[in-house]
Amino acid sequence: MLKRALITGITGQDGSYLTELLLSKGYEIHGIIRRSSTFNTDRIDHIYEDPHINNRRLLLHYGDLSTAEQLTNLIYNMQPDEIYHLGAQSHVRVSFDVPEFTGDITGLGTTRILEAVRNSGIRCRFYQAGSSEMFGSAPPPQCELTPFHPRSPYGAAKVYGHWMTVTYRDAYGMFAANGILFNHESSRRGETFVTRKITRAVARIHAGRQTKLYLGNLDARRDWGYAPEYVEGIWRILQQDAPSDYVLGTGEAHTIREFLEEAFGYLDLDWREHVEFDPRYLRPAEVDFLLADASKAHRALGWEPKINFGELVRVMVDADVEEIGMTPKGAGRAILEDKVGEWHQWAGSVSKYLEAAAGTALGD
Ligand code: NAP
Ligand code: F7E
Repeated sequence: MLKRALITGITGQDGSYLTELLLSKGYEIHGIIRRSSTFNTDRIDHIYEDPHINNRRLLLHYGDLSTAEQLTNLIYNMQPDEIYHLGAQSHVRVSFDVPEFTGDITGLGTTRILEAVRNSGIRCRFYQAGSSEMFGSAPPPQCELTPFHPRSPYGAAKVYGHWMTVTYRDAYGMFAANGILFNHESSRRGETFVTRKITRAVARIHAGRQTKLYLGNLDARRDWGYAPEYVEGIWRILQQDAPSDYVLGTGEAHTIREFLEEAFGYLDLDWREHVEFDPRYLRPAEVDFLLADASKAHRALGWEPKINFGELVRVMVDADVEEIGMTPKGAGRAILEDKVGEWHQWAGSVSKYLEAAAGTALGD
Protein backbone atom coordinates (compact mmCIF):
# COMPACT_ATOMS: atom_id res chain seq x y z
CA MET A 1 0.00 0.00 0.00
CA LEU A 2 1.08 3.58 -0.72
CA LYS A 3 2.89 5.05 2.29
CA ARG A 4 2.16 8.63 3.30
CA ALA A 5 4.92 10.85 4.69
CA LEU A 6 4.81 14.32 6.19
CA ILE A 7 7.99 16.40 5.87
CA THR A 8 8.60 19.60 7.80
CA GLY A 9 11.42 21.66 6.30
CA ILE A 10 10.63 20.30 2.83
CA THR A 11 12.05 23.44 1.18
CA GLY A 12 15.45 22.98 2.85
CA GLN A 13 18.49 21.10 1.56
CA ASP A 14 17.59 17.78 3.22
CA GLY A 15 13.85 18.14 2.73
CA SER A 16 14.28 18.47 -1.03
CA TYR A 17 16.52 15.40 -1.33
CA LEU A 18 14.31 13.36 1.00
CA THR A 19 11.27 14.25 -1.10
CA GLU A 20 13.00 12.97 -4.22
CA LEU A 21 14.02 9.78 -2.47
CA LEU A 22 10.52 9.08 -1.10
CA LEU A 23 8.85 9.89 -4.42
CA SER A 24 11.16 7.42 -6.12
CA LYS A 25 10.06 4.83 -3.52
CA GLY A 26 6.38 5.40 -4.30
CA TYR A 27 5.35 7.48 -1.25
CA GLU A 28 2.65 10.15 -1.15
CA ILE A 29 4.33 13.21 0.36
CA HIS A 30 2.92 16.15 2.23
CA GLY A 31 5.24 19.05 2.92
CA ILE A 32 4.83 22.03 5.20
CA ILE A 33 5.96 25.33 3.72
CA ARG A 34 6.04 28.81 5.19
CA ARG A 35 4.15 31.68 3.65
CA SER A 36 6.73 34.10 2.29
CA SER A 37 6.53 37.28 0.24
CA THR A 38 9.40 36.00 -1.89
CA PHE A 39 9.79 32.57 -3.49
CA ASN A 40 11.09 29.94 -1.06
CA THR A 41 10.48 26.74 -3.02
CA ASP A 42 13.48 26.79 -5.37
CA ARG A 43 14.81 23.46 -4.15
CA ILE A 44 11.56 21.60 -4.91
CA ASP A 45 10.30 23.48 -7.96
CA HIS A 46 11.57 20.72 -10.26
CA ILE A 47 9.42 18.06 -8.55
CA TYR A 48 6.29 20.08 -7.78
CA GLU A 49 3.07 18.86 -9.30
CA ASP A 50 0.26 21.10 -10.44
CA PRO A 51 -2.73 20.88 -8.03
CA HIS A 52 -4.97 20.12 -11.01
CA ILE A 53 -3.21 16.81 -11.73
CA ASN A 54 -5.15 13.76 -10.46
CA ASN A 55 -3.36 11.32 -8.13
CA ARG A 56 -0.44 13.63 -7.56
CA ARG A 57 1.97 12.45 -4.89
CA LEU A 58 3.52 15.70 -3.69
CA LEU A 59 1.23 18.09 -1.82
CA LEU A 60 2.25 21.28 -0.04
CA HIS A 61 0.50 22.91 2.93
CA TYR A 62 1.14 26.26 4.54
CA GLY A 63 2.20 26.03 8.17
CA ASP A 64 4.72 27.21 10.71
CA LEU A 65 6.51 25.41 13.52
CA SER A 66 5.62 28.25 15.86
CA THR A 67 1.91 27.33 15.82
CA ALA A 68 0.61 24.11 17.37
CA GLU A 69 -3.07 24.24 16.45
CA GLN A 70 -2.57 24.15 12.73
CA LEU A 71 0.08 21.39 12.95
CA THR A 72 -2.35 19.24 14.95
CA ASN A 73 -5.13 19.74 12.42
CA LEU A 74 -2.82 18.93 9.54
CA ILE A 75 -1.52 15.75 11.14
CA TYR A 76 -5.00 14.63 12.22
CA ASN A 77 -6.46 15.15 8.74
CA MET A 78 -3.51 13.73 6.88
CA GLN A 79 -2.90 10.58 8.99
CA PRO A 80 0.73 10.12 7.87
CA ASP A 81 2.57 6.82 8.30
CA GLU A 82 5.89 8.61 8.79
CA ILE A 83 6.83 12.13 9.88
CA TYR A 84 10.26 13.50 9.04
CA HIS A 85 10.72 16.57 11.20
CA LEU A 86 13.48 18.54 9.45
CA GLY A 87 12.20 22.10 9.88
CA ALA A 88 14.42 24.35 12.01
CA GLN A 89 16.28 27.63 12.31
CA SER A 90 19.42 25.70 11.42
CA HIS A 91 22.18 28.33 11.33
CA VAL A 92 24.49 28.13 14.35
CA ARG A 93 25.93 31.67 14.08
CA VAL A 94 22.46 33.15 13.61
CA SER A 95 21.22 31.29 16.70
CA PHE A 96 23.41 33.60 18.83
CA ASP A 97 21.59 36.59 17.32
CA VAL A 98 18.10 35.12 17.80
CA PRO A 99 18.38 32.65 20.70
CA GLU A 100 14.76 32.85 21.83
CA PHE A 101 13.42 32.41 18.29
CA THR A 102 15.81 29.46 17.76
CA GLY A 103 14.59 27.85 20.98
CA ASP A 104 10.99 28.33 19.87
CA ILE A 105 11.34 26.93 16.34
CA THR A 106 14.22 24.46 16.63
CA GLY A 107 13.44 23.25 20.17
CA LEU A 108 9.74 23.72 20.91
CA GLY A 109 8.86 23.02 17.27
CA THR A 110 9.73 19.36 17.96
CA THR A 111 7.45 19.25 20.99
CA ARG A 112 4.61 20.78 18.96
CA ILE A 113 4.86 18.00 16.37
CA LEU A 114 5.16 15.27 19.02
CA GLU A 115 2.13 16.64 20.84
CA ALA A 116 0.21 16.91 17.59
CA VAL A 117 0.85 13.22 16.95
CA ARG A 118 -0.19 12.30 20.50
CA ASN A 119 -3.33 14.47 20.46
CA SER A 120 -4.47 13.24 17.08
CA GLY A 121 -4.30 9.65 18.35
CA ILE A 122 -2.63 8.31 15.20
CA ARG A 123 0.16 5.74 15.19
CA CYS A 124 2.95 6.98 12.99
CA ARG A 125 6.72 6.91 12.96
CA PHE A 126 8.55 10.11 13.87
CA TYR A 127 12.07 11.24 12.93
CA GLN A 128 13.83 14.07 14.77
CA ALA A 129 16.64 15.85 12.89
CA GLY A 130 19.29 15.96 15.59
CA SER A 131 22.76 17.38 15.08
CA SER A 132 26.41 16.82 15.92
CA GLU A 133 26.25 20.39 17.30
CA MET A 134 24.68 18.75 20.37
CA PHE A 135 28.10 17.28 21.18
CA GLY A 136 29.70 20.72 21.19
CA SER A 137 32.87 20.48 23.25
CA ALA A 138 32.70 16.71 23.89
CA PRO A 139 36.00 15.19 22.70
CA PRO A 140 36.03 13.29 19.37
CA PRO A 141 35.11 10.79 18.10
CA GLN A 142 31.45 11.21 19.09
CA CYS A 143 28.91 8.37 19.09
CA GLU A 144 25.37 7.80 20.44
CA LEU A 145 26.75 7.33 23.98
CA THR A 146 28.83 10.52 24.04
CA PRO A 147 27.40 13.05 26.54
CA PHE A 148 26.08 16.24 24.97
CA HIS A 149 27.79 19.56 25.73
CA PRO A 150 26.27 22.09 23.30
CA ARG A 151 28.02 25.39 22.61
CA SER A 152 25.26 27.42 20.95
CA PRO A 153 21.56 28.23 21.32
CA TYR A 154 21.05 26.03 18.24
CA GLY A 155 22.89 23.09 19.84
CA ALA A 156 20.99 23.53 23.10
CA ALA A 157 17.63 23.65 21.26
CA LYS A 158 18.52 20.42 19.43
CA VAL A 159 19.44 18.72 22.73
CA TYR A 160 15.99 19.63 24.03
CA GLY A 161 14.36 18.21 20.86
CA HIS A 162 16.44 15.05 21.20
CA TRP A 163 15.35 14.38 24.77
CA MET A 164 11.72 15.22 24.06
CA THR A 165 11.82 12.61 21.31
CA VAL A 166 13.25 10.04 23.75
CA THR A 167 10.65 11.10 26.34
CA TYR A 168 7.70 10.55 23.98
CA ARG A 169 9.15 7.19 22.98
CA ASP A 170 9.46 6.11 26.62
CA ALA A 171 6.29 7.70 27.96
CA TYR A 172 3.81 6.96 25.17
CA GLY A 173 5.41 4.06 23.32
CA MET A 174 5.74 6.16 20.16
CA PHE A 175 8.00 5.06 17.33
CA ALA A 176 10.16 8.15 17.75
CA ALA A 177 13.78 8.09 16.56
CA ASN A 178 16.64 10.58 16.65
CA GLY A 179 19.19 11.02 13.92
CA ILE A 180 22.38 12.71 15.11
CA LEU A 181 23.76 13.92 11.82
CA PHE A 182 27.18 15.40 11.27
CA ASN A 183 27.58 18.17 8.68
CA HIS A 184 26.31 17.18 5.27
CA GLU A 185 26.61 19.40 2.24
CA SER A 186 25.70 19.61 -1.42
CA SER A 187 25.06 22.01 -4.27
CA ARG A 188 21.76 22.76 -2.51
CA ARG A 189 23.40 23.80 0.77
CA GLY A 190 22.36 27.26 1.99
CA GLU A 191 24.78 29.91 0.70
CA THR A 192 25.80 31.14 4.17
CA PHE A 193 27.14 27.80 5.45
CA VAL A 194 30.90 27.70 5.13
CA THR A 195 31.28 24.95 2.49
CA ARG A 196 28.84 26.50 0.03
CA LYS A 197 30.12 29.99 0.78
CA ILE A 198 33.57 28.75 -0.24
CA THR A 199 32.57 26.77 -3.34
CA ARG A 200 30.40 29.65 -4.65
CA ALA A 201 33.28 32.05 -4.12
CA VAL A 202 35.72 29.71 -5.89
CA ALA A 203 33.39 29.58 -8.91
CA ARG A 204 32.95 33.35 -8.97
CA ILE A 205 36.68 34.02 -8.55
CA HIS A 206 37.38 31.52 -11.33
CA ALA A 207 34.92 33.48 -13.52
CA GLY A 208 36.52 36.83 -12.62
CA ARG A 209 33.36 38.06 -10.86
CA GLN A 210 34.79 38.26 -7.33
CA THR A 211 38.26 38.67 -5.85
CA LYS A 212 37.89 38.34 -2.05
CA LEU A 213 36.20 35.90 0.33
CA TYR A 214 35.71 36.93 3.98
CA LEU A 215 35.67 34.15 6.57
CA GLY A 216 35.99 33.66 10.34
CA ASN A 217 37.68 30.77 12.18
CA LEU A 218 39.59 28.48 9.80
CA ASP A 219 40.78 26.02 12.45
CA ALA A 220 37.53 24.27 13.38
CA ARG A 221 37.28 20.67 12.20
CA ARG A 222 34.15 19.16 10.75
CA ASP A 223 33.09 15.74 9.52
CA TRP A 224 31.57 16.71 6.15
CA GLY A 225 29.54 14.26 4.04
CA TYR A 226 27.29 14.37 0.99
CA ALA A 227 23.67 15.24 1.85
CA PRO A 228 21.77 12.84 -0.48
CA GLU A 229 23.48 9.92 1.24
CA TYR A 230 22.32 11.19 4.64
CA VAL A 231 18.65 11.41 3.70
CA GLU A 232 18.90 7.77 2.65
CA GLY A 233 20.17 7.07 6.17
CA ILE A 234 17.27 9.06 7.64
CA TRP A 235 14.79 6.92 5.70
CA ARG A 236 16.48 3.74 6.93
CA ILE A 237 16.20 4.93 10.54
CA LEU A 238 12.40 4.91 10.22
CA GLN A 239 12.29 1.48 8.53
CA GLN A 240 13.76 -0.42 11.51
CA ASP A 241 11.67 -2.81 13.63
CA ALA A 242 12.18 -0.67 16.75
CA PRO A 243 12.92 3.04 17.24
CA SER A 244 16.43 4.03 18.25
CA ASP A 245 18.97 6.86 17.89
CA TYR A 246 21.77 6.89 15.30
CA VAL A 247 24.87 8.92 14.51
CA LEU A 248 25.45 9.47 10.77
CA GLY A 249 28.83 10.79 9.61
CA THR A 250 31.86 9.84 7.52
CA GLY A 251 34.49 9.29 10.23
CA GLU A 252 36.82 11.77 8.47
CA ALA A 253 37.33 15.34 9.73
CA HIS A 254 39.02 18.36 8.14
CA THR A 255 39.61 22.00 8.98
CA ILE A 256 38.07 24.91 7.07
CA ARG A 257 41.63 25.64 5.91
CA GLU A 258 41.82 22.16 4.34
CA PHE A 259 38.47 22.75 2.64
CA LEU A 260 39.90 25.96 1.19
CA GLU A 261 43.04 24.16 -0.05
CA GLU A 262 40.94 21.50 -1.74
CA ALA A 263 38.32 23.82 -3.27
CA PHE A 264 40.63 26.55 -4.60
CA GLY A 265 43.29 23.96 -5.54
CA TYR A 266 40.79 22.07 -7.72
CA LEU A 267 40.62 25.11 -10.03
CA ASP A 268 44.36 25.86 -9.71
CA LEU A 269 43.77 28.88 -7.47
CA ASP A 270 45.69 29.83 -4.29
CA TRP A 271 43.21 30.52 -1.48
CA ARG A 272 45.76 32.69 0.40
CA GLU A 273 45.47 35.31 -2.35
CA HIS A 274 41.72 35.63 -1.89
CA VAL A 275 40.65 34.83 1.67
CA GLU A 276 40.52 37.54 4.33
CA PHE A 277 39.55 37.37 7.97
CA ASP A 278 36.37 39.06 9.17
CA PRO A 279 35.60 38.80 12.91
CA ARG A 280 31.85 39.11 12.28
CA TYR A 281 31.90 35.44 11.23
CA LEU A 282 33.34 34.28 14.57
CA ARG A 283 30.95 32.71 17.09
CA PRO A 284 30.79 33.66 20.79
CA ALA A 285 31.57 29.98 21.48
CA GLU A 286 33.00 27.64 18.85
CA VAL A 287 32.74 23.88 18.37
CA ASP A 288 36.32 22.87 17.61
CA PHE A 289 36.31 19.25 16.57
CA LEU A 290 33.50 17.02 15.36
CA LEU A 291 34.26 13.50 14.15
CA ALA A 292 31.61 10.81 13.84
CA ASP A 293 31.81 7.27 15.09
CA ALA A 294 28.93 5.93 12.99
CA SER A 295 29.59 2.25 13.68
CA LYS A 296 26.06 1.67 15.02
CA ALA A 297 24.55 2.96 11.75
CA HIS A 298 26.96 0.81 9.72
CA ARG A 299 26.01 -2.25 11.72
CA ALA A 300 22.28 -1.77 12.25
CA LEU A 301 21.24 0.21 9.16
CA GLY A 302 23.84 -1.01 6.68
CA TRP A 303 24.51 2.69 6.05
CA GLU A 304 27.98 3.55 4.65
CA PRO A 305 28.62 6.89 2.90
CA LYS A 306 30.48 6.57 -0.42
CA ILE A 307 31.47 10.17 -1.16
CA ASN A 308 34.63 11.25 0.66
CA PHE A 309 35.85 14.74 1.52
CA GLY A 310 37.87 15.43 -1.66
CA GLU A 311 35.03 14.13 -3.80
CA LEU A 312 32.43 16.24 -2.00
CA VAL A 313 34.47 19.38 -2.64
CA ARG A 314 34.77 18.61 -6.35
CA VAL A 315 31.05 17.89 -6.66
CA MET A 316 30.21 21.23 -5.02
CA VAL A 317 32.74 23.31 -6.97
CA ASP A 318 31.64 21.77 -10.29
CA ALA A 319 28.00 22.49 -9.46
CA ASP A 320 28.71 26.12 -8.59
CA VAL A 321 30.79 26.62 -11.73
CA GLU A 322 27.91 25.21 -13.75
CA GLU A 323 25.42 27.41 -11.90
CA ILE A 324 27.16 30.56 -13.04
CA GLY A 325 27.04 29.37 -16.64
CA MET A 326 30.59 28.09 -17.11
CA THR A 327 31.79 24.63 -18.04
CA PRO A 328 32.84 22.69 -14.94
CA LYS A 329 36.11 20.79 -14.83
CA GLY A 330 34.05 17.59 -14.62
CA ALA A 331 35.50 15.43 -11.85
CA GLY A 332 32.46 16.11 -9.61
CA ARG A 333 29.93 14.94 -12.16
CA ALA A 334 31.98 11.83 -12.89
CA ILE A 335 32.17 11.00 -9.18
CA LEU A 336 28.38 11.15 -8.77
CA GLU A 337 27.75 9.11 -11.89
CA ASP A 338 30.18 6.52 -10.64
CA LYS A 339 29.24 6.32 -6.96
CA VAL A 340 25.73 7.48 -6.18
CA GLY A 341 22.62 5.34 -6.60
CA GLU A 342 20.15 5.64 -9.40
CA TRP A 343 17.72 7.99 -7.65
CA HIS A 344 20.14 10.88 -7.45
CA GLN A 345 21.99 12.10 -10.48
CA TRP A 346 23.87 15.19 -11.44
CA ALA A 347 20.96 17.23 -12.79
CA GLY A 348 19.46 17.36 -9.30
CA SER A 349 16.72 14.89 -10.05
CA VAL A 350 16.26 11.57 -9.95
CA SER A 351 13.97 8.94 -11.29
CA LYS A 352 12.15 8.87 -14.61
CA TYR A 353 8.95 9.63 -12.72
CA LEU A 354 10.41 12.81 -11.30
CA GLU A 355 11.80 14.04 -14.57
CA ALA A 356 8.31 13.72 -16.06
CA ALA A 357 6.74 15.60 -13.17
CA ALA A 358 8.76 18.83 -13.46
CA GLY A 359 6.80 22.06 -12.98
CA THR A 360 6.61 25.09 -10.77
CA ALA A 361 5.92 24.99 -7.04
CA LEU A 362 4.11 28.24 -6.67
CA GLY A 363 0.40 27.62 -7.14
CA ASP A 364 -2.38 28.70 -4.83
P1 NAP B 1 17.88 24.07 5.99
O1 NAP B 1 18.33 23.96 4.57
O2 NAP B 1 18.22 25.28 6.78
O3 NAP B 1 16.28 23.91 5.97
C1 NAP B 1 15.49 24.22 7.09
C2 NAP B 1 14.04 24.07 6.72
O4 NAP B 1 13.22 24.44 7.86
C3 NAP B 1 13.58 24.97 5.56
O5 NAP B 1 12.63 24.26 4.78
C4 NAP B 1 12.91 26.12 6.28
O6 NAP B 1 11.93 26.79 5.52
C5 NAP B 1 12.23 25.36 7.41
N1 NAP B 1 11.82 26.23 8.52
C6 NAP B 1 12.58 27.14 9.19
N2 NAP B 1 11.84 27.79 10.10
C7 NAP B 1 10.58 27.29 10.01
C8 NAP B 1 9.37 27.57 10.66
N3 NAP B 1 9.27 28.51 11.60
N4 NAP B 1 8.26 26.86 10.33
C9 NAP B 1 8.32 25.92 9.34
N5 NAP B 1 9.45 25.61 8.68
C10 NAP B 1 10.56 26.30 9.00
O7 NAP B 1 18.36 22.81 6.82
P2 NAP B 1 18.96 21.40 6.31
O8 NAP B 1 20.41 21.55 6.12
O9 NAP B 1 18.10 20.88 5.22
O10 NAP B 1 18.77 20.52 7.63
C11 NAP B 1 17.56 19.82 7.89
C12 NAP B 1 17.43 19.58 9.38
O11 NAP B 1 18.54 18.81 9.83
C13 NAP B 1 17.42 20.83 10.25
O12 NAP B 1 16.60 20.57 11.36
C14 NAP B 1 18.86 20.97 10.70
O13 NAP B 1 18.92 21.69 11.90
C15 NAP B 1 19.23 19.52 10.84
N6 NAP B 1 20.65 19.20 10.64
C16 NAP B 1 21.31 19.61 9.51
C17 NAP B 1 22.62 19.23 9.31
C18 NAP B 1 23.37 19.63 8.07
O14 NAP B 1 24.60 19.48 8.06
N7 NAP B 1 22.70 20.05 7.01
C19 NAP B 1 23.27 18.43 10.28
C20 NAP B 1 22.56 18.03 11.39
C21 NAP B 1 21.24 18.41 11.57
P3 NAP B 1 12.35 28.03 4.54
O15 NAP B 1 12.89 27.39 3.29
O16 NAP B 1 11.07 28.74 4.35
O17 NAP B 1 13.40 28.82 5.27
O1 F7E C 1 30.19 26.38 10.02
C1 F7E C 1 33.40 28.11 10.51
C2 F7E C 1 32.42 28.15 11.65
O2 F7E C 1 27.98 27.38 9.49
C3 F7E C 1 31.20 25.41 10.01
C4 F7E C 1 24.48 23.38 10.29
O3 F7E C 1 23.94 22.63 9.24
O4 F7E C 1 26.19 21.74 10.68
C5 F7E C 1 25.97 23.10 10.40
O5 F7E C 1 26.51 23.91 11.43
C6 F7E C 1 32.47 25.97 10.61
C7 F7E C 1 32.28 26.66 11.96
O6 F7E C 1 28.20 24.87 9.90
C8 F7E C 1 32.77 30.99 8.40
O7 F7E C 1 32.92 28.92 12.73
C9 F7E C 1 34.48 30.09 9.38
O8 F7E C 1 33.32 26.25 12.81
O9 F7E C 1 29.06 25.81 7.83
P1 F7E C 1 28.81 26.17 9.24
P2 F7E C 1 28.03 24.42 11.43
O10 F7E C 1 28.10 25.55 12.35
O11 F7E C 1 28.96 23.28 11.64
C10 F7E C 1 25.58 21.27 11.91
C11 F7E C 1 25.86 19.79 12.02
C12 F7E C 1 24.15 21.62 12.01
O12 F7E C 1 23.35 20.89 12.59
C13 F7E C 1 23.76 23.00 11.58
O13 F7E C 1 22.36 23.06 11.34
O14 F7E C 1 32.96 26.98 9.74
N1 F7E C 1 33.39 29.31 9.66
N2 F7E C 1 34.11 31.13 8.61
C14 F7E C 1 32.32 29.85 9.08
N3 F7E C 1 31.03 29.44 9.06
C15 F7E C 1 30.17 30.20 8.34
N4 F7E C 1 28.86 29.81 8.28
N5 F7E C 1 30.56 31.34 7.68
C16 F7E C 1 31.84 31.79 7.68
O15 F7E C 1 32.16 32.80 7.08
